[in-house]
Amino acid sequence: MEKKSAFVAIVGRPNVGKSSLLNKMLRHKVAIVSSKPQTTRTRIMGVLTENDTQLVFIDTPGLHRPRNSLDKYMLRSVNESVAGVDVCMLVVEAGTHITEGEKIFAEKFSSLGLPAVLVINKTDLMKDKTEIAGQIAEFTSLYDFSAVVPCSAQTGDGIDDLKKELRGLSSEGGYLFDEDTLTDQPERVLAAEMIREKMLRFLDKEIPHGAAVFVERMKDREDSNIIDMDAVIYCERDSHKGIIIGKGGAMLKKIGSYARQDMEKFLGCRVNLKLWVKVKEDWRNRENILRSLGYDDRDYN
Ligand SMILES: Nc1nc2c(ncn2[C@@H]2O[C@H](COP(=O)(O)OP(=O)(O)OP(=O)(O)O)[C@@H](O)[C@H]2O)c(=O)[nH]1
Ligand SMILES: [Mg+2]
Repeated sequence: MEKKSAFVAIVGRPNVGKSSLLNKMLRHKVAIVSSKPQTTRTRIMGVLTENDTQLVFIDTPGLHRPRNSLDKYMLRSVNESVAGVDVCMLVVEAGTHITEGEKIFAEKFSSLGLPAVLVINKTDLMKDKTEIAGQIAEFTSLYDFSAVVPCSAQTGDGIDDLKKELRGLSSEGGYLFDEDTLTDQPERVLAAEMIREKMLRFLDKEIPHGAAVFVERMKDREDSNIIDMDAVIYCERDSHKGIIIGKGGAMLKKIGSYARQDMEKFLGCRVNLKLWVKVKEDWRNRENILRSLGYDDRDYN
């Protein structure tokens, strides 16, 4: 049988579980996840090679109304991700109704004639499972979806069905990447994202949303299995800096220690992490700083 492949964009509103689904399908954590919306900021590629088929996923930031340069960058990255793919996964939460966000996506699919799978995630949170039929009827009025898959990124229910549907929408012509490719995210970027994930977990929403993390140095020690890493957290205000550092440095220590554990698991060696906090006012609206922090198309092509 000839090998098949497909580019699959994962789109939807913020917080519906796009990145969780990606990680679950790949069985690896390549995208950070948090209970706060707007966790994913850039396009993230994840590759799954199984059953003679390679699915190349593009996780995207949740679609919302742009308010600043970073938001505009995120919207642009969603638009660009959708343009070149073979199929889209439109992710929605179980038990919800159509909103403006889904309408925008359906219009986009129509204008591009793009096959799309409707993924109804978080079915584990649904008390009355019979409600799903009504939701399917409502959402399928939006677009002629190739398939509808209820699932849960949390429990894994429906994930195999989802992969099967996506394989069915792939086309012959061989693989696009090596079979052992997992992601396009450089280790430095993944490490910075792990730090940002802990900030999202331990701090109030506006602080991580106003922050960016940058790994400035990552170096293997020659004589031992240790990586030395220096990372900087940029925040918008002195008051935020104080909160991130915490009393006697406690918060920064906690963020660093949880992030380090994730990094060690991912990299398979010990990590010596040094974390700094710096104030860069209004970095979200300054294109040149965004670029220097890695929010640049050239890095993600
Ligand atoms: N109960 C339950 N929670 C889920 C499920 N999938 C994701 N979540 C939770 O939903 C929250 C958002 O998950 P993410 O994967 O970060 O969502 P996202 O769509 O990537 O969000 P953005 O990147 O902000 O657009 C997290 O707290 C997840 O743990 C699920 O199937 N069931
Ligand atoms: Mg995400």
